Amino acid sequence: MTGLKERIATELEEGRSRSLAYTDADDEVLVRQHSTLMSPLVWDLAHVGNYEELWVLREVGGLIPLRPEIDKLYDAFAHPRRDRPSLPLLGPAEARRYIAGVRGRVLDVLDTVDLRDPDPLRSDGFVFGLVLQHEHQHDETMLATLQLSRRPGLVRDGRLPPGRPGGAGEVLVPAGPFRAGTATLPWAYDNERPAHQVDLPAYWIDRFPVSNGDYAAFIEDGGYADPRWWDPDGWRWREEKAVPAPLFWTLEAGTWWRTRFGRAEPVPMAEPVQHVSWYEADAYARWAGRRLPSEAEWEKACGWDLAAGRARGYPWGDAPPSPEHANLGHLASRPAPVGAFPAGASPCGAEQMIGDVWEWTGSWFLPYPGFRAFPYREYSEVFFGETYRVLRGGSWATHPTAVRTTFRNWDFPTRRQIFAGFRCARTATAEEA
Ligand code: AVJ
Ligand code: FE
Repeated sequence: MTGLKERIATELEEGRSRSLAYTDADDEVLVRQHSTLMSPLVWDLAHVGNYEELWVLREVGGLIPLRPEIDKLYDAFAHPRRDRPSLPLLGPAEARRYIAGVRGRVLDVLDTVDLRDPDPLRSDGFVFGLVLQHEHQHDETMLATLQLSRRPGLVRDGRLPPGRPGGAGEVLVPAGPFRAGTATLPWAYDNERPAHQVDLPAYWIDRFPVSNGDYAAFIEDGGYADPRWWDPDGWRWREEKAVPAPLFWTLEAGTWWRTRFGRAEPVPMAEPVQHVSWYEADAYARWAGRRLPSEAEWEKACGWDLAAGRARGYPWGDAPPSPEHANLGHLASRPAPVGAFPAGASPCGAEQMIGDVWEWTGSWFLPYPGFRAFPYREYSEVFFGETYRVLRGGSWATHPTAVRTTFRNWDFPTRRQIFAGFRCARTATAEEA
């Protein structure tokens, strides 16, 4: 168990150094609301500490509250994002002090807790997996806030492998049952459970995510002016907001430019498209004569090893992600070009399923059969229904521990500030199958 405790301590530290790097800015930048879609950065910072306090210190450690009067301020359900800047939040220095105080005590609890205790919060360190994945997820949210702020200075220029142009196309996934979700991953969320069998007809799925070049062809073909391609709600949204292109794109003298963390640059055509809403992804797919994959289709293409009759934790196997498999963890502030990760291919031959861009699927966020909320209803259960669409696979900004074959993310179909793109699919014809 020492190995697990060390891993937890290392990962807590990784998440925290990212949170602190993203909030290493003048107070004014941290307390300002850069977009009504997002919290002020100083809210995210204290919220991750408060979440740690609630789950590790109070629930598991049995400690008395450090600052009970602030709980309500950092309860995501008590105040919608747009209202958060007007709350009496902790200031940046106070927030840093508070979360450091919590963290010190969290490490004390980690030291003394028995990770073999059958209690479901303690067993295999579940509660630590919960808080560290939570911080990783908020780190990605903070990065989206920073991108929206158009404030220069956060670009990481880590090297990414080159793409493989011309290797596009689709791969066939034969008909048959596969095992979706997980029964065994100790840090999986409630919404990934239980494991269950899903039987799918044969389908084709893109080998790569849709690229900026592919997407530009849709725009240039008049895709944003043609309601035939759009879901009726999507068309209403497009008209009302007068959406002409992905978020952060502009057309200048016939060239597409984008702004990335405050820098303007020509849109790299070989990169997966990002900052598109579900409605845009859905319209592109219809224009291309295709559709979005269901989340079951996405998951089967990502992890199902037909020959072995088992699901892989990642496309390439069960080894944790490394930089030759996938672009994760904010090594660079961008997706890698399509074809950059042949070693990350899934059993059916799909690539870049993990990392680069979250991928919109055609599915609503719904519970799996036999779902049970754990450890609290507000993580997943209250979001189930025909309101949110499921995204899969993580982005370049996602920490490797906060994504896997079974991981489910969700958002409103209008949202574009997240690092999301998509790939297309289609049902195979009888001859093809
Ligand atoms: C799973 C990314 C949709 O950010 O709203 C953070 C994760 N839950 N705090 C979100 C989450 C509670 C959640 N998403
Ligand atoms: Fe949260």
